[in-house]
Amino acid sequence: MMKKLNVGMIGGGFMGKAHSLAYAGMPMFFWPAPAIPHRHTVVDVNEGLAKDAAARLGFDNYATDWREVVNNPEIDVIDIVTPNNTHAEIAIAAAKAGKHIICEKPLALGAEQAKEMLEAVKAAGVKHAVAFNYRRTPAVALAKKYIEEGRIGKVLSFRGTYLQDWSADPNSPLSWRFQKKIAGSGALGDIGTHVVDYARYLVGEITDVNAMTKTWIPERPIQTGGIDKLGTVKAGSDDVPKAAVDVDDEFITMVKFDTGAIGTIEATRNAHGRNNFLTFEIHGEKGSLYFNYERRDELQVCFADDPSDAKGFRTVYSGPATPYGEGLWPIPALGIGYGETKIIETYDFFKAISEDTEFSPNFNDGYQIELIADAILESAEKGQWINLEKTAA
Ligand code: NAI
Ligand code: SOE
Repeated sequence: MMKKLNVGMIGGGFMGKAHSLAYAGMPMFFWPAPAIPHRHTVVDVNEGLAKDAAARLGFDNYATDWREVVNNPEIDVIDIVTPNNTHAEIAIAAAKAGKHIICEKPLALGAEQAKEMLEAVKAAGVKHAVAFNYRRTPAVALAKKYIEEGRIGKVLSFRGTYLQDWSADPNSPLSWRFQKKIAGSGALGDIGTHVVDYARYLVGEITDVNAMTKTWIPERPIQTGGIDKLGTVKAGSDDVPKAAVDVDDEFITMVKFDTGAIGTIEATRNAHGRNNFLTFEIHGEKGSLYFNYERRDELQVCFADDPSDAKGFRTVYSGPATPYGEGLWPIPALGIGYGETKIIETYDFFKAISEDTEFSPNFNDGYQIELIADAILESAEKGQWINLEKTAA
């Protein structure tokens, strides 16, 4: 009989849906599955939402207090898909209870909190993952493969962006994503950290940053509690009380890598016309790579030794011959979606648990990314380069 792992999922919003889809879908794509995810209990502070989530997302039980679930001996894996300010307390309690943990990004409100989380999972000896799922887009894993095989030679530079427009409207409400005490930071923690994950995954450790931040919309109509509707529900009238936004709407940073490469990383949620414009362009001594998540089946490649009358970017579509192709769709360009990135993430995490190996990105990566995010904010405030003292795992 195939091993089953009981999942307790904390949070029944956007990511609750994405992770549940992955638990259901993973064995359908990757068979034999490393272990079968069993949707045991979903928790949400909102009881109505918890009850609906159990029915809709396929969980046997629902609860409103995560503590009950974290301490339930039947649970093997705790999945944290709640707003950022709750991650540390839940993860530390789950580690103490001996549960394996997958936690949504950003890992914490800052590096200090992330370090405590890392220490807790290390002390407990449990498996830990941070859900930077975009690196599991097959075309991105293909870029990694090319770089590791030396196909573009030594990497010289990385240019990464994450551009969205869902909050460009000043009437897009002040949800938890605009409150420092809940989110930690703005575009930086919410979307910029995905680009930092790409940069570290594909190039190397970031050692220095020099950044600018901007808050374009200083106040927004208040949203009290509930799921963040990501700008789809606007405040209805000018009478809705407003409150200050105390996080960044946009940042741009220059970066230096420990490999000697240089680069830029930027993110904004105020870029009209951009939706999930998560991109990188990497130049190496022997070629270049370009990826845009809005066209996520495609990796654009250019090799320096192509004949000069045919040299230029061409498109390689991910499919059966590219990473994760064994489990996905049988023809290139049939379409990789957000769901597939979460399915692959679940597959790799359950494999790490079953085979007793390390998952990456894990809490150490989450901690390093928090150090970089903190340094970006410090750099923007001081208007100077910040050197990151590399912290040993
Ligand atoms: P959401 O606003 O859609 O849902 C959050 C849910 O958590 C709500 O239903 C809320 O009632 C519940 N909740 C809040 N505090 C709780 C507590 N103490 N116990 C139990 N439930 C609680 O938020 P969303 O978009 O799902 O974000 C959750 C996390 O996932 C965040 O850390 C976010 O940064 C991350 N995220 C990651 C994405 C990715 O691509 N990897 C995409 C979207 C979000
Ligand atoms: C909103 O900006 C958001 O949902 C982020 O929280 C996610 O991390 C990103 O992947 C999609 O956009």
